[in-house]
Amino acid sequence: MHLLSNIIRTERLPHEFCPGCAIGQVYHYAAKAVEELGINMDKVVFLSGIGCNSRGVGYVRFDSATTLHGRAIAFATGVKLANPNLTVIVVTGDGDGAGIGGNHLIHAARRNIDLTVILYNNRVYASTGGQLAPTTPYGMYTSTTPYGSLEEPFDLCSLVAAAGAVYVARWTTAHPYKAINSIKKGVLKKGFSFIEIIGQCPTYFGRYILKTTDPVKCLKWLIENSIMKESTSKIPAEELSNKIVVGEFVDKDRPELTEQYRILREKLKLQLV
Ligand SMILES: Cc1ncc(C[n+]2csc(CCOP(=O)(O)OP(=O)(O)O)c2C)c(N)n1
Repeated sequence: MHLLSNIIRTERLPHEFCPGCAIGQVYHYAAKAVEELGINMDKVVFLSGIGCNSRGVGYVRFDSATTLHGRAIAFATGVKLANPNLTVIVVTGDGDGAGIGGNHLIHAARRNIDLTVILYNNRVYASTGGQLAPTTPYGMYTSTTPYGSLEEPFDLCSLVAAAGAVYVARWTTAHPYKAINSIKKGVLKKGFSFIEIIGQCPTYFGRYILKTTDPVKCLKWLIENSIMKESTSKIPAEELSNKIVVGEFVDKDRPELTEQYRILREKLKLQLV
């Protein structure tokens, strides 16, 4: 029996992802976090956009929807404003959440609406054939950069932190417990939380960059190339630019949007219809 069969729709298995894909892990972390927090499953909504990453919402026993490409956060904003009592979790990808949906991402962080966004970053557009994403490392080969990318990637945690998110963390699929812990913190945090999870995509990132489709080798690479935020001062800046800096970057409080609306409505004595 699956460990999370109360949450994962095991009757839909086997899943449709490539062998060794990180997406199962990312959804497992999210489901585990919700289970450990003991939240009533009827009060949880999982939303996604389009991409390999987004297909996972069909495998969880929560109310869920795959929305339009890049628009999961816009959809989630509507859900949360309509019913602030719901726990709204968005699972998105680097192309979905930071490429086509990048504008929604920064504005949701700026508004500080109480959403938890889990962004699975495989550093390419995987579902469409391994094209360049806004997170693809400089110089990296992809199907649209055969001579290597000439673009600097986004540091998504810095971007979202600058936009005003109240909880921001980055982990990899080689840090499962830390990732689950951060999702729990993000869900409990009143405001916009962002957890980036860098995960193995053996089919593209593995094949193109690591020259392997072996998921274990990809995970080992993630361990060897990650560094805790607290240890960054110990290594030269040049070396650091090739590392994945993991840890918690923001944990603060500021007024949350739906709560401010509630207070305003009470002040104006407005009733919701
Ligand atoms: C409006 C629109 N533009 C483009 C596409 C094609 N498309 C589907 S998924 C995708 C990229 C997804 O990338 P990412 O979020 O990194 O997801 P992954 O497949 O890597 O998990 C694109 C460009 C689309 N479905 N809709």
